[in-house]
Amino acid sequence: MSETIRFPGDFLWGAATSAYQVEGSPLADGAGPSIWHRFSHTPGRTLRGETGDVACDQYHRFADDVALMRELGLNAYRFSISWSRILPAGKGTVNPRGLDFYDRLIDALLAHGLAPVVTLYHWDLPAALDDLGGWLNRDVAHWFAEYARVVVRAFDDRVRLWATVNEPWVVADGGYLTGGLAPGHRNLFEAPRVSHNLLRAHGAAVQAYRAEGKRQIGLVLNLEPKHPASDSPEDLAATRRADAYMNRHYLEPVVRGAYPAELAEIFGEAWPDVTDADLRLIRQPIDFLGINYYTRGVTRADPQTLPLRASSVRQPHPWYTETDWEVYPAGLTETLVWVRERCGDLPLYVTENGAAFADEPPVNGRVDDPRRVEYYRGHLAAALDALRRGVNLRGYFAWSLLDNYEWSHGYSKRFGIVHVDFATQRRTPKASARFYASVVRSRGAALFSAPSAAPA
Ligand code: IFM
Repeated sequence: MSETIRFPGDFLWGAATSAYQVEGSPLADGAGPSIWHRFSHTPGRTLRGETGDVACDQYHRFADDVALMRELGLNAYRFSISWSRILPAGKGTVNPRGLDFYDRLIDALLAHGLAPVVTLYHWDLPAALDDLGGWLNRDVAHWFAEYARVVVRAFDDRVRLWATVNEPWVVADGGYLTGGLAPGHRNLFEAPRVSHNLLRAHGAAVQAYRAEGKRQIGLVLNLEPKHPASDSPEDLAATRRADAYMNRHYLEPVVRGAYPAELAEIFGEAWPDVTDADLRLIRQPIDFLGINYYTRGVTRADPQTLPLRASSVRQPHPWYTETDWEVYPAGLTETLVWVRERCGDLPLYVTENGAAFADEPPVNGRVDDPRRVEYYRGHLAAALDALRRGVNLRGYFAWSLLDNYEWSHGYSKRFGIVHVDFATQRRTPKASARFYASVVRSRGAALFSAPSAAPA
């Protein structure tokens, strides 16, 4: 790749988090419980029973975190709003103290030159709505639009970008099919209905936004290139199914107004009837697409693994993260180019990219995390490569700013560029944070300085 290419001067450089993973104090100041509060407090659901009750205490420490991002030279922060802080019962009465928290956070960001990038839904559905069926209830689209209207009215004057839903595939697959995430259901018939309602809710929120907001709104998808494990017709067909299930399942209804044909084959009688009116609702014009990229999936036919009849094959090389994801930077370029082929010139943002590694605790105020440095070097170079190929990439957000609550893994997976000592809440920027800051400062030139030797 040419080393003379640089990221554009108006590129958004950020770090990302989500409310339940970093804020702590989930019930403070009149907030209602979310499904994650309920799930993490149910014995046996999360590692060591860990909850987000304290997390990174960003609810009280946001000013320090904002100052830290400024020190690193970032110009944007992607965070999510907790729906049940704003509407404790999910709908109806608004809690002004919930709005106050985000009001103060947004003002602090702007005062430090950071653009607020807000996700409306990052997995923490109000528990009161789950009691009404949650994502299985078609009314959820109206509830979500009502919530969107409240926060857009409060903050649109100051927010740069709005994202409706973060990773609908994970919400449906983890929450309703495999059950590792809240609300912990395992039901083949529920998962596709939930996906559909997530997309309907996205569409309804975009419609509500057009009536109220003046900035930009989009959706965040986690996309993963699927590569066949062999050229056998069975593996090729399995790879098409895996791609349809995880990637095209969400992108195609939004940009094309239709679901991929493979989904009916995958879900069989569990696949719901879909009306044209629903598809029209889902296919609202969006202003950008956020892409969360972590890894690829090398796929083989596997008749035992239902409903996909496909599974992933571990690769022989040693680059795997603590969450057992293959480190595969070229997949980021591939994904961005793949989206460009389907969405044309739509502005794209890498809204999450990062890796969990087992870091050593700080020594003399330093955390050396050479594997994460190399992870970022590879993926930022892949982002630059996508720009070189004409992708309309407008920004990049590291996942995550802080080591935080990794859902059912509790605090065991550290994704931060900043180390958090969960006993003291002390923050220590890791070597990867310094490296990322140098890439931001040099608009990419630092990617081509001598790599440090990362251990295998
Ligand atoms: O921590 C999660 C985040 O909430 C959504 N995207 C993937 C991250 C790492 O698993």
